[in-house]
Formats: sequence, structure tokens, C-alpha cells
Amino acid sequence: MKTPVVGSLAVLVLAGAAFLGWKASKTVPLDPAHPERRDEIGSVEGMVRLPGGRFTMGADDGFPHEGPAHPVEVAAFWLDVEEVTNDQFAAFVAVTGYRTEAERFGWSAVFKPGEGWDRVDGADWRHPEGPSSDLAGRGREPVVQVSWGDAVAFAGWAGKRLPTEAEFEYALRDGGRGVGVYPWGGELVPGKTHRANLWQGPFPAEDRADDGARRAAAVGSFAPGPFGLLDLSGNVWEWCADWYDPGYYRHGPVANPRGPSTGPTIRPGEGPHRVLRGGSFLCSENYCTGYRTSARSSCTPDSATNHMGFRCARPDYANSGPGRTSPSP
Ligand SMILES: [Ca+2]
Repeated sequence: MKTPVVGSLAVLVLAGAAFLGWKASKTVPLDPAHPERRDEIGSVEGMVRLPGGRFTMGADDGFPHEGPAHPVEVAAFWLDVEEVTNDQFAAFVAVTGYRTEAERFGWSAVFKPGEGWDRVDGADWRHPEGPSSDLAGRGREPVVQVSWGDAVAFAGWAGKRLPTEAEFEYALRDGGRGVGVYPWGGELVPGKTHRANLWQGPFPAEDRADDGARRAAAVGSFAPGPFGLLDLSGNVWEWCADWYDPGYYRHGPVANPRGPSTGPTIRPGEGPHRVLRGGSFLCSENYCTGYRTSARSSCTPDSATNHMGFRCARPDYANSGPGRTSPSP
């Protein structure tokens, strides 16, 4: 992997700089409720290792495309603790000169509170809400206005890949141990403590922002979830590797499902969609409830919005070669 030469190295170090291949020895916050898991949670370069396992994916009491609940097995893999940030994406762009799809299109989708979605000329990852916005002070916020293709490009540069939808839900469900509707349990706001950056109030009319954030918040603004993962639920929707098929759970394989070979038409005039998981700061109780463990969403892979981002995964190299105890940078 390339070693980027960029400014603001201090900022990048503070950001974890998972993808730069440095031995940052970042301490991954562990779930204080489960200290016994210390042995199985490895911490390497801003990622955590999730042991392989079997879990029940999907739900029979959610939206139709969330069912049926079915057994799935995933092999061990590594997942970024945090969503990819603006600082990290900036380092990628500085090295590669990459231009996102929104930059090439010249416009992107922006949600305007109280109004709804709008096509905004000049909206891109450097200008998340349009040309009058910028990234000043927002280095630690998740990069948004990135398409699936942009996410794949970043992941490839970083020597990683996007997580599969099954891996993402396995993480949300704490490797099969989570039984709640939410990654943190069965109550949306337990003990009046907000566990994720969501929308409080009737969407799209009013967000009270009781959780302190009206847009994507700096990563790690909320308590860690399963495996010490941050913002897996809420903040921004996260691209997964899979094509989206609302009926996939009825016929997908048990072992390491990777989605269909292509997706069906979801909306007339559009191509197939890729999967998005985790929900965002726009998810409310009266609308998408996308922060639930079984919640699914999708979008065409060239689309970008100010509530969609991603994090990366990588295979468990430790089990794929002799003498390897951690992923190689
Ligand atoms: Ca919020």
C-alpha cells in the first residue's frame, strides 16, 4: 500500500489513521459490560477482529424485506472501528487524485431539514450540503457524498474491502449474542441515554436533536457498541458490498452470503441497487427506523447523499497463512 505524503499528519494520527499502515496502537474501547471479551477482540490499526460464528439474520416482524429470519454463518473478519472520516478520505484523494462520482456529475443529493431531498449543484464530499458548505472543523465526521464506487475505490487503495451485508448484521447483533431490536438492547433510549446519532421528532418536519447532533456527528461521539464498534447504528448509512435483492433472504446461502450476482430493478428507470445498512441521523421512529439490527436499505451505486458513508472490512489474514497474527498493512 502506498504511504501518503500529506499535511496535517497530527490530525491523521489523532484520527486513528487505520488505513495508513502505521502501528498506531490505537486502543479500541471495549464494552464495559463484557470485559470477558477482551481475549477475542483484537485491535489492529483501527480495526477489530470479529470471530466467525453463526447467528440469526433478518427478522420476521420487521419490514417484508427483512425476513425471513434465517441462520447465517460468517467467517472471522476485521472491521473498521470507525466510519471512514473526512480526514482519511482527504488523505486518499491527496495521494491518488481520485475524483468522486458526485464531483464528476457536478451535483448530489442533499437533505434540507423541513423540506426534504434536493438535487444540489456543487454538492460533493468537500461540500456536503452544497457549495456554501465546507469541511472546516469536520475532519472527524464521516465522509459523505460518496457513492458505492467511491467507497470501493477507497477500500481498494487501503487494502481493504467493503463488509458484506451479513457481516454488517453479524456485527450489529454482537456475533449472535445480541437479542435486542437495537445493537445496545431492546430500548431505543435506555436510561435516557442516546446510544446513536438519530432523528428525534417527526421526520421530516422537525428534528429536536435531543442526542446533540443535527447532521453526521464526529465519529465516536456515542458509546461503543458490539465489539467496541462505533456508530455502527446511526450517524450515516454505510455501503455494503452486496447487490440488493429484497427477496434474497429466502434463497441466500447459509455460509458467508455475499448477496445476489446482481440486483433486481427496485424503481422503474433505475439500475440495481447496492445494500446500505446501519441507519443515519435522519432515521426516526415514525419513518425508516433504519438503526434497528435487521433494518435494510439500498441505493443505486452511483448515488451519493449527505447521510451515506462507509467503513471498510478485511479478511482474517491471521487464519489464512503461517505465522500471521494480524493483517499486513
Ligand atoms: Ca441526531
